[in-house]
Amino acid sequence: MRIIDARVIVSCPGRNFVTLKIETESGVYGVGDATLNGREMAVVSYLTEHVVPQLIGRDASRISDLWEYLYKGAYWRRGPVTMTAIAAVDTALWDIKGKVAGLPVYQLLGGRARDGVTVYGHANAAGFDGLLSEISGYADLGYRAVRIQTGIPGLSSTYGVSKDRMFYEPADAALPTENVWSTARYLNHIPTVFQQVRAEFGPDLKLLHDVHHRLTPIEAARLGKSLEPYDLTWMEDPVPAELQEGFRLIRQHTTTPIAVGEVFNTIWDCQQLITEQLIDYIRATVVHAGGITHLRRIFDLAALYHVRSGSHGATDLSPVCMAAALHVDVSIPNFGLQEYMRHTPETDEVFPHAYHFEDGYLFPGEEPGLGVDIDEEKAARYPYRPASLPVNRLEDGTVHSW
Ligand code: GCO
Ligand code: MG
Repeated sequence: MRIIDARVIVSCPGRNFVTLKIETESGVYGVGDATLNGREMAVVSYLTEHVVPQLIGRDASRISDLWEYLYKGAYWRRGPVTMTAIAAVDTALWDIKGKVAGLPVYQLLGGRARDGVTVYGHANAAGFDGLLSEISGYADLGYRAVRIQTGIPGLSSTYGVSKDRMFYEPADAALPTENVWSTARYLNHIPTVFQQVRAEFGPDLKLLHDVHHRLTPIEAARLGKSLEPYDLTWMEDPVPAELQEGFRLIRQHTTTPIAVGEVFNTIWDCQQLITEQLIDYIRATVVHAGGITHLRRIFDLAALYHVRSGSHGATDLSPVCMAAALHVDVSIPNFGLQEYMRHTPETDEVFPHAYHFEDGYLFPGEEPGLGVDIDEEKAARYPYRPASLPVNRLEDGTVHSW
């Protein structure tokens, strides 16, 4: 089954998405997400200039071979642009394989290991009252797990607190806006928030928090310790993870579980974190970590070391990525949690999909392949708009992790 065409579709139904569509001689086609937030056009160029010409004429059924061909063949290994491009090809080929087999992709991955995929939503608000009503809103929708982000007194803006409630969107300007950060103010404030939230919602609701790489290991250790009484499901991205051994220090001081991985591209980014059992959840994704093929390799390694999956699922990962993630989530033994930020109605219209939310779970649906498509006519109504993620500075002007 030869590949006869592959094209890259860029659309902005509220935010930018890059989609690869691969067509075969039999008429069966597949889709893959290739969105890299704020750097979309780099992946578009990598795909159109370098990958698409190499795909034409190849056998679409040889997923592993094509993965190795693109990874080893490029010579220049890893990196977000390369691995997002490879992910898009890999995802589209799994979609094709499922359609050809007449089976949802999760059946090809071993079948269901659970009934539904537990997801968490994002409650975020500048102040405490707003936060409580956001959390209640998610609980009313049936969510069993909620990530909590809030404003910090004395800071004019904070990561995770958006203008639009349900549809959190940080890439909000053509050129980066700037945020101001104070670790001291943050560390003093956050435990008081979790104390009140736990008191209000009781022990059953799973609570999560995203630190967004802003602390040093010893600061993260202090935060983890101070949050222990409030029983967090995880503390996410406590420090930048380039220095994997840095997590040892956090681990030595706190039993608050640790999640990391949304910016990881390959198994090498988390090899030490996993094998030394320095984390509890690995949050790599289909779209940024080399597709279904490579993400499964990461999750299989993690399973040996008591590490569970917790895939990134922010709004900048398209419904194509979400569909692919759900087929993986439902079939692996060591699934933990799946992030699920809802897409806007415009996005859902451009990407019709079979997955659905019910009672706190997502279900991948039973359509052959991934069960997601792109409506190219509708996609064409929303042209690309440059959008960047913000930059973060300390109060003295020093650039800090965002
Ligand atoms: C998350 C993430 C997002 C990212 C965004 C960047 O946990 O969902 O941290 O909010 O900031 O996906 O593109
Ligand atoms: Mg995050």
